Amino acid sequence: MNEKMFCFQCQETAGCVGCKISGVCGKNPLVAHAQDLLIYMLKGIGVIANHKTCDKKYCDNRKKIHAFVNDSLFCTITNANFDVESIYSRIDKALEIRNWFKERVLSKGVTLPKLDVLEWNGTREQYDEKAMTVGVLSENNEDIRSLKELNMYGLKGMAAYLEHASRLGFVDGDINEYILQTLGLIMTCNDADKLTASVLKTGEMGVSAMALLDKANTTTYGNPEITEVNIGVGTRPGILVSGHDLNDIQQLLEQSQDAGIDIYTHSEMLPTHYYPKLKRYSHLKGNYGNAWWKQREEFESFNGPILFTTNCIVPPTANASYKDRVFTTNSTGFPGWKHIVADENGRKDFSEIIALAKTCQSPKEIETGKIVGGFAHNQVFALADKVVDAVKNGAIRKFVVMAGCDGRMKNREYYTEFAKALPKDCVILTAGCAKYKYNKLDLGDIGGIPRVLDAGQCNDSYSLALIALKLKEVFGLDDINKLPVVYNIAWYEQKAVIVLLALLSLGVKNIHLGPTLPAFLSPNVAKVLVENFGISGITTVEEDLKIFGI
Ligand code: SF4
Ligand code: SF3
Repeated sequence: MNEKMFCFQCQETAGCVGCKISGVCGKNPLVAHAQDLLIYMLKGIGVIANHKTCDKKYCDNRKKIHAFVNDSLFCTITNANFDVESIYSRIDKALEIRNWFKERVLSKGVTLPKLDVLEWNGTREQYDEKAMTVGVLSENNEDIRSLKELNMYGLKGMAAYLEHASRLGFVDGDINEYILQTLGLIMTCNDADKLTASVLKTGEMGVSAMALLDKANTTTYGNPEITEVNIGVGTRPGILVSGHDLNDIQQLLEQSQDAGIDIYTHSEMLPTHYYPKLKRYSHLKGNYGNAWWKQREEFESFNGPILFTTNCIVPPTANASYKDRVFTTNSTGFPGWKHIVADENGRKDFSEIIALAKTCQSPKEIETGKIVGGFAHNQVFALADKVVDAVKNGAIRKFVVMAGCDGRMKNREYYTEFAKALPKDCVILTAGCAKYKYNKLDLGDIGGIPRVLDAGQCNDSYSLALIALKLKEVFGLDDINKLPVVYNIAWYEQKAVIVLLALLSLGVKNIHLGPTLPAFLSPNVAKVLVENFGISGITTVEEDLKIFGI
């Protein structure tokens, strides 16, 4: 195996340049190469699936291919999958799909262009070597590379949201086709203008993808409502569910109802408690711990099994006691951890996790009390009169959108300090795991409206955009940027990239992005984002408060 790698897709990338020896996230070169090759093969599928002779109607399998592509993109998201075997099996499948498409196109008597991405057929023994030639750095022009990777990370985030929606039966063929087209475009186009236009289009499609997931979640589980969530523990053993997938936790809740155990949420699963059809399970006991990066200590003290439905996994230390009680499902994977697969109807058998939980001790209490959330668009619209009055009479001066991701780097303490320093007439709108930097502070309320309004998961940033659009309508403004709303967003992985592109496509300007700007933005691409959208990094709390006019 070649020891070198290159990955710069997340905020923690080494030295704000790129991980070259191993990932700060724990990804080793073998896994990094496997992900590079998988992405390359997905681009190949994109190229062939959009060949002009490829009649989309002949293809009964196209829906399955969409699902495969989305799952494969998802498994390359930061902290989703560290299991080289599971990534290799996706490469096997990708080669099979590409060749299947090729056969159909060639059967029409056309000659395909001589492209390596359409021709390469290696064996598993050759995967690692091949990957070295097709990774991020295989594109020499740094601006083209930057535009391609920005687009690719947007697609990865979008694919994640589409996968959640599809598990609830909500699928949009047009968005899925867009992903295939864009994968092909990223492979074959080297025109900066076309690539820039494609990045902006990806943002637009990101809005549609988040709208689809919102519809899937709210149709299936009801609209999130204001909810107090217990952060303490009960006396029974429990299962801790991490990640983002509501369908998984619903199935687990259903199967464990009479098992004498409790179900707890971790990190981005917290919003489970806000949905009427999920919170009605009496053994959905509470939220245990904090954001993903605290898992090493929190999984130790939890004592029971843990289920990862999606990212973010932190590889355990060699002597972690919880190693034998972690399970993965969907696009996630980790060597040695048991992976749970759905049957053809999407049903999963969680009996092994439930049985294991019964043999475990109850969780150790690490905190007590409650946190409040459930302020997604429907709930906020219900409070619209109150909110509008508070703005009109000056009780609320500014809304500060602080959505996005949390992370382990010390410089993220900025967000806690920023939340603390906000004057008492400012309200934080949040979504994603970024909230853990301030959702346990006692920031009080404004006339009964809490000063931290949590809409839900990172994908529920869509709710925050809807709330802004609603306020624009109520105040009769012609521009979303005239609202008393400012954006101080924290990013970490690629779902935050699609959220950012989606906000840009909705016309939101002057977003502050931190704690550092993406390493994959070349100086020229960063300049375009600054000039056209006013994007900037963060500075100090004091300075940024001034810049925001707070
Ligand atoms: Fe580095 Fe982030 Fe890539 Fe992991 S995902 S290898 S931390 S850039
Ligand atoms: Fe968090 Fe990984 Fe991004 Fe879903 S769980 S917001 S970091």
